[in-house]
Amino acid sequence: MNMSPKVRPLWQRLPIMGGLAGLWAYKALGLPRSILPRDFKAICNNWDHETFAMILKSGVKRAYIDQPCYFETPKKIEPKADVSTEYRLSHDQLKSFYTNGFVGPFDAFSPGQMQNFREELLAIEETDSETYGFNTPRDRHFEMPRLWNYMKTPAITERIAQILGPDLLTWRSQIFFKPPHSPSIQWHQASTFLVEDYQDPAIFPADKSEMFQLTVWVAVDDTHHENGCMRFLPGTHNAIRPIRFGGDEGFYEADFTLEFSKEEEENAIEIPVKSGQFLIFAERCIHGSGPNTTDRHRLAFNMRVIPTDVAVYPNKKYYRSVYNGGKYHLDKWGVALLRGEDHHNLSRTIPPHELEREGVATEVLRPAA
Ligand SMILES: O=C(O)CCC(=O)C(=O)O
Ligand SMILES: [Fe+2]
Repeated sequence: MNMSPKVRPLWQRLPIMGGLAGLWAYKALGLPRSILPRDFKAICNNWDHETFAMILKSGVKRAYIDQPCYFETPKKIEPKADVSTEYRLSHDQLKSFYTNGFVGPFDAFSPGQMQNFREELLAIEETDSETYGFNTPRDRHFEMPRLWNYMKTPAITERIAQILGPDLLTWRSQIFFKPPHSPSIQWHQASTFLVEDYQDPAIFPADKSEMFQLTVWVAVDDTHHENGCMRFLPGTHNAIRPIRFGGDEGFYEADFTLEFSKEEEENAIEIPVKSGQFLIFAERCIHGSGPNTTDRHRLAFNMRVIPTDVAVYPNKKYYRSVYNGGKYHLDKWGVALLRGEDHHNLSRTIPPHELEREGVATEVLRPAA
């Protein structure tokens, strides 16, 4: 089913509503899912009652942007890993992360470490991904040891460990080449990344009300208001919101407007981040970035981090992204260990020696059966 979020004419919405109502009833009655076609099975498995109710009650004009889930600031705030003093988050920093949904900037890389990196990133932008066979800014760490080594730098991983625990994996990276004179990246949020195809989430936390994934966002260029630095709506990681289909802003290929309150919008905060610094945020916190009004690219990269007990793309051969187009085959993809040990072994994994050398991995470890 194509769930590309546009407002469709009524004659198209009516049969979609009929089909979804049928699937909702099928799920509610607990009928066998194994006999369903793949797409319908995925929807039955991964859409909860709230998801069905939202899209049906709105007449296919609104839907949750991702799997609904809720987060409450923990009563007791304490680090989940013991790290050396230089990387320790203060109680106020931890509290501010749990209250706002983001924290930083922190220093990670010296000007020397950033030197030429911009040029290397711009060069890789021109080439096709060896992992996926087409041009994409995703997961270039599989073929760029310098990027991988930066991703696992202790200034980053030691801080993340205090929020997610000692054993950490990354399952995706992305380079953000924000071209000169380009529009904003509109307000968005994500929980389990069902948002990509509206059928299967990418990640499967045991408990969605936990803090189960973080985004680390590293500025390669100085970022500021003029070139579109990151901005956030503090505290909005408390809940996944609905989108209204259609709208005037664009998020890649999509066409939607995320719903949030006037008060939340008034609290928006922009965070300038200098080259070599990074931010940590919950992808569940509503965020985006303003337009780049300058004559230069605004370069940054991010990575998505999970504890080792979260499975990624279990039993999946490929995924589709409605926003970026394309079909991403997963045969050369895997999670990579950033810190600690992976005792769970839930996902395909790229071993460290494959990430340390040039060129895409030829060895991918299989998850435990
Ligand atoms: O780089 C940007 O402007 C957006 C980044 C973003 O949305 C993310 O890292 O999740
Ligand atoms: Fe994002």
